[in-house]
Amino acid sequence: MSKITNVLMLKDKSCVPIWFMRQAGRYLPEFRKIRKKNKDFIKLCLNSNLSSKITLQPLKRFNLDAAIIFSDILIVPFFLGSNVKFIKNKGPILSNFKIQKFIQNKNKKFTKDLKPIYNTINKTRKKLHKSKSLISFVGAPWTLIVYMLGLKDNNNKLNLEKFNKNKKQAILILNKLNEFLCIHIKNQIDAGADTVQIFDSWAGLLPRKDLNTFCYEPNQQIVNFCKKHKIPVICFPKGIKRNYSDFYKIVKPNGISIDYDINPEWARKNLNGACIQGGMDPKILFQKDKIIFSETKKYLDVFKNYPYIFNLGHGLLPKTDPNKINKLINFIKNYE
Ligand code: 1CP
Repeated sequence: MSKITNVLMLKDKSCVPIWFMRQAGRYLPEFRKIRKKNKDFIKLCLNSNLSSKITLQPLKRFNLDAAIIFSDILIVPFFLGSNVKFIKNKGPILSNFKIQKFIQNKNKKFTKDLKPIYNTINKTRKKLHKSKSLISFVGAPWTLIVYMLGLKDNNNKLNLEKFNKNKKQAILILNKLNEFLCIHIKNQIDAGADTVQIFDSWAGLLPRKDLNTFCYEPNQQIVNFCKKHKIPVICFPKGIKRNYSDFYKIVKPNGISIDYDINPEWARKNLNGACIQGGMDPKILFQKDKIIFSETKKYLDVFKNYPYIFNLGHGLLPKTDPNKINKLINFIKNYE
């Protein structure tokens, strides 16, 4: 078993494995070099040789305990019929959502279309030491719906009017989306991934009264599917503040990734029983070493003798200096 799955399944409390959300990507010059020659982002995700190479790039540089497969949460809506465009410095734009077309999607075609991603996983697993985890992921239904129906404005706030107008349709989409997310998870595990992370990056946009329908329930359905198939699962319901404790009570994933708004001491008390992951603000990596180490120490001390996976409170930012990551990892590996 890999170090991460051991900690996730609560079989080891003494080691702190490390990986980073967005570890394969824009802050790495070797990624940018490949990206420059491959302008079409989706095509790049579907190029198994290059995607596998990008997945392994951070492991060549750093002493990490996991690789996360290079792909994107929006690949699933893309193959379910949405147009997806990645616009530089603006983020992804989805269009052309048609409910009639959407509900007619079939497993067989979906699995065939996503085959290149499963090939990437297969290739990568063969090159990865058995102590290292290979993490697969999906976007949670709510976060995907935010993109599919264009529910947030340019300031990353929920467009409440549009949300209320589209609520019925959104509920209809949820179930069908969950069906395909479970298929995608199972296919990724069958291809050689050992863990799955569910990114609910926009959970924090939801009004409290809608958390149950759009966040807890769909995450719970996916987690139940994972448990049935014995797949270790980590949830990341970013931005829901103290509702993290309700989330944990209801959804019960093996691991729960905390964001930088969550006080680690509060998490240890209120999420007790789960393996906890992450927390530190990615912006800390722009600070001097001394500050980086003292912040890191905070998390390591709070989670001493508790199943904890080191990660950040969100993905690595594009301007992060890779040397800082190296120093951070060395600090953690040498910390007693
Ligand atoms: O322009 C480019 O070079 C593309 C930038 C890029 C990259 C490197 C995008 C577009 N996606 C990715 C890869 C990616 N996306 C991974 C790869 C593995 C890794 O973590 O190293 C993963 C896990 C994702 C997941 C993802 N995509 C999320 C969930 C995590 C999060 O950051 O909240 C979300 C919300 C997306 C949507 C998305 N895709 C890309 C962008 C620019 C965005 C918007 C969000 C953002 O800016 O981070």
